[in-house]
Amino acid sequence: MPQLKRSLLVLSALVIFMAYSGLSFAHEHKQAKGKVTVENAWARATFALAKTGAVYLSIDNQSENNLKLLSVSVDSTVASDAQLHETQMEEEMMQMREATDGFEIPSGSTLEFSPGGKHIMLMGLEKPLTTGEQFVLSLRFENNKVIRVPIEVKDAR
Ligand SMILES: [Cu+2]
Repeated sequence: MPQLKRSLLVLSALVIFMAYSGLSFAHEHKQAKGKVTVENAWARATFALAKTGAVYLSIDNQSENNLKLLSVSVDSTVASDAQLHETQMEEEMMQMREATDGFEIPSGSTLEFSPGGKHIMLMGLEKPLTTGEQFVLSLRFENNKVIRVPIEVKDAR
């Protein structure tokens, strides 16, 4: 039985490695101890005539360096523009605005984009975002690193 347990452990570690290895740039940054991983990346399915969409994900910075996410982009076949947005209370209403300075991700911290909070906004959708389809979002950081993240479209929970 302990042997089975161990192989299950190895298997799940392998699955996690395979899931995140493509999204990490630890391998390009050999002096860094930890790594940067992007997790839980998804976009909310839209209705048929929607012109905007939202993408959510988290970026875990376990490297020794502070990071700054400067901007995001998608292929023009998906949307004409992608922006970093934050939400704040204005006149007792939740308003969103573009975070033109980007977002800091200090070493050891996680930047979360989630419904109701920071989000990535797709403007000028070419077609609706349909459940089950995928597209690629590029994250551009201050150190000129770009991470390309597969985004899966899901129904909102
Ligand atoms: Cu927005």
